[in-house]
Parts: sequence; structure tokens; C-alpha cells
Amino acid sequence: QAQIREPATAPFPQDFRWGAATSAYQIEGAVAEDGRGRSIWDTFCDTPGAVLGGDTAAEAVDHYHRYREDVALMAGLGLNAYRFSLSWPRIQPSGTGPADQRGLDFYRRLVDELLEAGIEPWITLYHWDLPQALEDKGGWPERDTALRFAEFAALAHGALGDRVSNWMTINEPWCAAYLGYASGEHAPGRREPAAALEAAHHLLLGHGLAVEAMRGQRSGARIGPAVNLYAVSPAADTPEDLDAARRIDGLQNRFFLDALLLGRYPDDLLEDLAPFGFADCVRDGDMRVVGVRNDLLGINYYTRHTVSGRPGDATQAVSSPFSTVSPWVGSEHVRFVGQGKPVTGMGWEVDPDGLLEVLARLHREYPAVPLYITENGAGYDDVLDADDAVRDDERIAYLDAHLRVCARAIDAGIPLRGYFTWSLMDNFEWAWGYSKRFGLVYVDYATQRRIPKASARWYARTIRRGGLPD
Ligand code: PNW
Repeated sequence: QAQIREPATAPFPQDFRWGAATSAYQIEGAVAEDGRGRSIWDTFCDTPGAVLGGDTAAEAVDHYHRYREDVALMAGLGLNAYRFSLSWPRIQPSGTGPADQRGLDFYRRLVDELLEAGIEPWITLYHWDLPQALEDKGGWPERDTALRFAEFAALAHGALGDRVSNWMTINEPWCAAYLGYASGEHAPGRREPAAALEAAHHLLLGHGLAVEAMRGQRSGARIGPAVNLYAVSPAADTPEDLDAARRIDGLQNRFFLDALLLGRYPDDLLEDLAPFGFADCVRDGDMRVVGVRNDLLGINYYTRHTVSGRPGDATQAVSSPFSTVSPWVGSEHVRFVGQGKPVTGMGWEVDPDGLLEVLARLHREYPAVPLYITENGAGYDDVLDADDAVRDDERIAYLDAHLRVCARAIDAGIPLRGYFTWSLMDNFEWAWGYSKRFGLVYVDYATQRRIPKASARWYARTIRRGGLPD
């Protein structure tokens, strides 16, 4: 059991990964170049009303053409690791078949540029940009998509595995399944609760199959999933609120952690989800694949969910402005209430203690696995002021508070080995379009000029120091 003590002075080990993260669709642009096929997000962006302001990622921040400049920015920050994702439809335009070498060549060039700058590449295989052709055949609710994903993983690993050792299979399967197929606020925008559960299982199955396929090719890669975890608390100590917390913790955290790390779904959830026929898509032998051993676990942490099961007492619904359909399949009655803490520009409460709870729980309740924070950060409506500076003190405070928690976790013996802030630079924030900025680096979208924010300088200092000042 983790003992949580006050911070020691320098707990971050020498080989701690100090990183930043992005994803292909959010930064690359060049959506019709070099044979890239369409993804579900291209289609979603073309759907009227789906993305705020009608924004699209056709150009995004033009990283496809500016990757050299962007790697130079990373080097300037002193990052020793960079997490990015591969665009599946760049490599397999229709989701199956041989790799398009032009797609792979882009990632080879990017990886070589990173290695030359002394920055370790960390690849995410699936960060939500499913080839549209696979969605046309049913998407993630279709079991075959998991098999196609493992094939893609093997193609990518076969081509890049000689120079990339750290691989994440799926990013935030909760979002991909429930925002994509239940609430419909993300691509492909379907509102089919039962299909969302099938999607969740097939994303996990795809993860397991991908790990097996990659390990069959060569040894040496370190592979694992990246999940979005939240601290969850009941609004009050009442039976209704405690039940709400059990349900949301179940759907958000335990569903994925139990499956991935213990090879089973939690019994209480199976019971809650029985009316949707969930168990029907889980075949004999699946859970052994889903529960394949991982070399690492990526944790994306942003905030806490405080929930109530009592009807009508919502003080603040934190679910999205983009859909009135709940992503919480079978627990649609649950209300998300604020605790009255400061919120970021996304309306998400700043709750660094929640990160400690998440880490301590992983350490206490699950088999040991090296942990990495693969995303943590804050979105605001940053503005470039007259003297060309962005004074994002709130972001600095957010990052500082969460890194202090990381220090405490390491000090308590929790095997936390790295931290990737979301995000390296401002980018396409999904349904929010370009209206929310998460970057350490500001992007002037009209000119694509990159301008490091105050937080970028703060992060660079932190990395140089190897930690935070007392
Ligand atoms: C994550 N939610 O997305 C993603 O991994 C990133 O691509 C994204 O830019 C970042 O966090 C900031 O949003 C999420 O509604 C999107 O609960 C939505 C939710 C959670 C995470």
C-alpha cells in the first residue's frame, strides 16, 4: 500500500521522461496529400453542426509540412520524449491492405528528426482517426475492426520498430467508444448505446490483438494502452450518490482497468449493462487477449467527476454542449455536480489531488506496471498580447500542481516513470474546433506562426532543473 508523504526535494529520477503529446488528426493537416484516405473525423468535420464554428482539421497546424520546425521547438524546450500518433488512413487509406509507403515515409522522417535531436519517440497507434472505409463496414461495434487494427499495428511496428521502442495501442477507449457511438459528440457521431458497448469491447480486443501481433514480430518494444482515468467521488454520503459514484467509476475507470490489467469486466457493471446485451459480444478467449501483459500503462488525467444519483439536484452538468444524449450507458440518470473549485477553459475542475488518488489506487488495486502520465494539461482561450507574448499563468499553476503530485507519487514508491503534457502546441480540439487552446506553444492559425507561451519557458526550466523548486 502506498504511503503518501510530503514531497521530498528531488524525487524525479535521472531517466524520467519529460515529454509533451499531440495526435495526428489534431496537428497534421494535409488530409488529401500523399494518398491519405479519409477518416471518420474528416466526415464528422463535414457534418453541419458537429464541430464548433464549422472548423475542420484539413490544415490543422500544418505539422505535416512543418514537422522539422516543430521538432526544433521540442528541442528548445529540452523535451527528452515526444508522444504523437500515427494516422491510420495515411498508412492504409482504406483501413486494410498493403501500406502506402508515402505515409510511412512521413513518420520515418519525423522519427529520424526526433532521434537526431535526442528526443525519444513515443507512438500512439490509434488516436481516434479510424479509416472511413472501416466505419462504412460498421466501425468499432464490428468485431472485424479489432482484427484490422491489429494488422495495422503490425504494419506500423514492422516499419518503425527498428527505431521506436515505446508504443501505445489505443488512446482513451472510453472517449472513442462512448463519445463516438453513444453521445455522438465525437466521430462517427452515432447515438446507439448498445453499439457503444460493443465498440468499447472491440477497442480493448484490438489492443490485445495488436500487442500479440507486435510481439510476434520482434522483441524489445515496450507496449501498452493509454486510458483516461478520473478520480470519482459521490456528491454526498447518501446511498443514491454512492451508487452513482460506483457506476461512473465503473464505466470510466474499472471497466478498462479490470479488463486490461485483470482480464475481466467488473461483475457489478456486467449486471448494470446486461439490459444492453453487452456480454453477447464477448467471446470465449477474448478476455485472455484483452488482458495480455503490458509493458507500460499510459494515464491521461484531467479532472475529477463528482456525481449525484439524486434526480434534479444538478448544480452543473459537465457533459458536453454538443449532445443531449448521455455517454453514460445504463447510468444516464447520474448528474455531474461541481465542487466549487476553479475550472479551466473547458469547464473542468482543477483537482490535482484526484491524480494522486488515481495513481495510489492503481498501485494498490492492480498488478504492478510502469506508469506514465501520457496526457495532463489545461485548455483556455489564450490570447496573444500586444508584445507578442502569451501569459498563461493559470496553465503554469495547473501543471505545477499536477507535477507536485507526481513528485509525491514517486516519493511514495509508485512506479511513475514519465510525464507528457497535453499539448506541445495549440491544435484542433475535436468538437471544440480551434476555440480551446491546450498548447505550451501558441499557434497563430492565420499564419501558422508558433510562439512559445510563458508555460513553455516554465516547462523548459522545470526540465532543466529535473523537477520543481521547493
Ligand atoms: C483527450 N471528455 O480528449 C484527448 O486524448 C486529446 O486528444 C484531447 O485534445 C485532450 O484530451 C483534451 O480534451 C478528451 O469529454 C476529450 O471527457 C473529451 C473528454 C475527455 C478527454
